[in-house]
Amino acid sequence: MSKIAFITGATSGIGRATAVLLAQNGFKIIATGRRQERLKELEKELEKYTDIITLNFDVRERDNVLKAIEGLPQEWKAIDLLINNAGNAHGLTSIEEGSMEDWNAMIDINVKGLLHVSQPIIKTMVQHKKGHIINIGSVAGKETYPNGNIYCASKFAVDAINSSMRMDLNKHGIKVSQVAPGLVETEFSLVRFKGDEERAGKVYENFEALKAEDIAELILFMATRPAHVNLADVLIFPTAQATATMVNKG
Ligand code: NDP
Ligand code: 8X3
Repeated sequence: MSKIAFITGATSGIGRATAVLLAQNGFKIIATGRRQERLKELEKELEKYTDIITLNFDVRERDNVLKAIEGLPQEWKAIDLLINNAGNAHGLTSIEEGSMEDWNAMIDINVKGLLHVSQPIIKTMVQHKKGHIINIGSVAGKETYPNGNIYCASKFAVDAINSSMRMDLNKHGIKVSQVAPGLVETEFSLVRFKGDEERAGKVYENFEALKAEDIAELILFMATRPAHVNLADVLIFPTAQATATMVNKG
């Protein structure tokens, strides 16, 4: 029987590429995001390969998240694979100049949003004594960098949640894994720099960044290991990158 994958932030970048690849490899897909047009487009594209449901919610709004998950048809409730991907950076500013609005957004989306989605799905996984959760962290959750402050803090939180979630769910036979990417060319920098395309483009100049599809391939590999194997925490860089701040641009 096909496994059911629930992917947050499937309207662009890593989440979208993962939804496509998992669909092409036999998973049924529940894809979420806020941009309804893009959810519709994705639905159309993936219907060729598999069954798909799209859910529109902001991960910050817990009541809406719960309603959407509770409202899933009965045969879609036993989610096998949860990919906690929705998230972003907002700003890249020295701490004394940072904006509370940006800080709240990163904490509310990257940390609290992940919890809003995870808890109801975990409850069902616990009942079934099976499941796999893949949290998308970051190299920014392994090391800090100048001006990364609250984004790094939010991804350090994901790193901590990932490992403690794995401990808590160990007794239930549920796998918990993290993918911690370095630089991946997506809409990430466009969001971080509030639509400034020139500044966003510069981040990926003069070296070959990872593509969203590279991360999707890793996620597919992790999700299809035998039941006794868990890739618990994978740091993935483009070859040109050695640390959060060391990138060989020639
Ligand atoms: P994108 O900006 O391309 O995608 C972000 C996704 O998250 C979109 O689908 C967006 O959908 C969704 N999202 C953002 N805010 C919310 C919200 N409030 N509620 C619901 N969905 C939301 O970036 P990436 O694909 O790069 O990012 C995916 C994850 O990967 C993030 O967690 C990011 O921190 C992490 N990451 C990215 C790296 C990179 O270099 N790109 C490196 C390391 C980690 P919509 O706007 O439709 O809601
Ligand atoms: C995204 C990677 O280095 O821009 O998490 O923080 S980085």
